[in-house]
Amino acid sequence: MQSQLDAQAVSILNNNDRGGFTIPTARLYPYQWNWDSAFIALGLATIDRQRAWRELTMLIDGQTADGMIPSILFRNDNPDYFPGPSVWQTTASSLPTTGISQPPVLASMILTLVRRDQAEGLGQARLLFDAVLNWHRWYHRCRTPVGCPVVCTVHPWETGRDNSPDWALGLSSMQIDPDIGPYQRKDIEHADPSQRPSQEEYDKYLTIVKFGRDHNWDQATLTNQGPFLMADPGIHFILLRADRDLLELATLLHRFDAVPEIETWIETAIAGTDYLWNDRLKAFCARDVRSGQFANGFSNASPLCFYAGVGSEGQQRQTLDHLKRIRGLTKFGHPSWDPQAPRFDSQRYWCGPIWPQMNYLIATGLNEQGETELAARLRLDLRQLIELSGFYECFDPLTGSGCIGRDFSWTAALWLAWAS
Ligand code: 2M8
Repeated sequence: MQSQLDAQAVSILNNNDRGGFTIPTARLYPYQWNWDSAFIALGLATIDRQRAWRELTMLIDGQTADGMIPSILFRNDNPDYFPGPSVWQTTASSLPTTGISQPPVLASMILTLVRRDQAEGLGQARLLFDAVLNWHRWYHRCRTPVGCPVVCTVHPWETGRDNSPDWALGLSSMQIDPDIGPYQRKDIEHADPSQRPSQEEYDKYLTIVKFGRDHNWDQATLTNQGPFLMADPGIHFILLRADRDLLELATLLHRFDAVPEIETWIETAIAGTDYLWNDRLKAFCARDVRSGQFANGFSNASPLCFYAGVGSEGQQRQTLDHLKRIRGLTKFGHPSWDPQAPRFDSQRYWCGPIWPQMNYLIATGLNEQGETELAARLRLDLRQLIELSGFYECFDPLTGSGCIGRDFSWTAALWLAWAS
């Protein structure tokens, strides 16, 4: 069984190769995506290290002049996907791209590759270091709203957790721009609409895109005056971890010039972490920056405090209590949304399904904090989910059935790099 699944995972990565970069899955997501590529590189490194580094180098090709690495790189205009390059209309990169970013896992995946193979890895990491440093600078500079203690996000798509109930607060205070439409969604032609975001959510996603386009993708304007502004435990914890990993890379590469700046980011992020602590729920939650209100559920970003190595003893204990409580409610763990919270939906994308890459990050953090049993269960769960249902984009935590995209690259990559 294992070697058969290994072979299947390799063939998925090969079939999704588009000439040096790997798409998440055919038709539904036919371009290079930012954090997908970082996870894909982990899997590629187990079969072809050169290809793993090429994947990351091609991701950097989309970097904008001010340092952002966009969420999607449009190397062509593919009719299977909406919204494509003609909707985003960006000009800041040499490639057409989106005007927003994605969770910055790249530095951490580079460090993981370097640790596996220092001899070759350091040389490759040296070539990527300045691009990643500039991207982190961009996040700290352009996504920290005036007067806010943490880095924030301007679009649910930027968080990678698109229709998480976390974003309901920010979206509910937005008006749909009547000039966005008409448009034709493509996602619901390739996937079951009941597992995808609602039409109202899409209208609001496109309202934010229109705002960015109308303001020539000026990132300070988008952050401070845009229609949506929320603090995300996902981006906060992932960036804090990535800053720590970038610091280690700077030391390994003797880039001591970058050290003081990175150390300042880490100190600022640690000091700002309590901003995300929802004392009513006893968990780290998303927060609407303008109203100060917290989202009302434990997501799969909430336990990333372990991955970031942050949170008081009490906060970490209460986070563990949530993880264990939720584990008792589902057949497989850890779902993207608390089954006891409003809006849980076991098959609707980020409202319940299990996401392989998130569980990899959660388990990495738990392991590092000594919670090895919980971490091992997450890994075993992913193995069983893949054995049961195949290489899906995400999985129903109650039944284990696969949801949305098939032959999915990050699932195949994490099988090879972690779960198998
Ligand atoms: C999903 O997001 C894209 C938009 O970026 C979409 O639904 O069209 C998310 O799950 C995101 O996290 C992921 O990177 C992307 C490609 O797998 O798909």
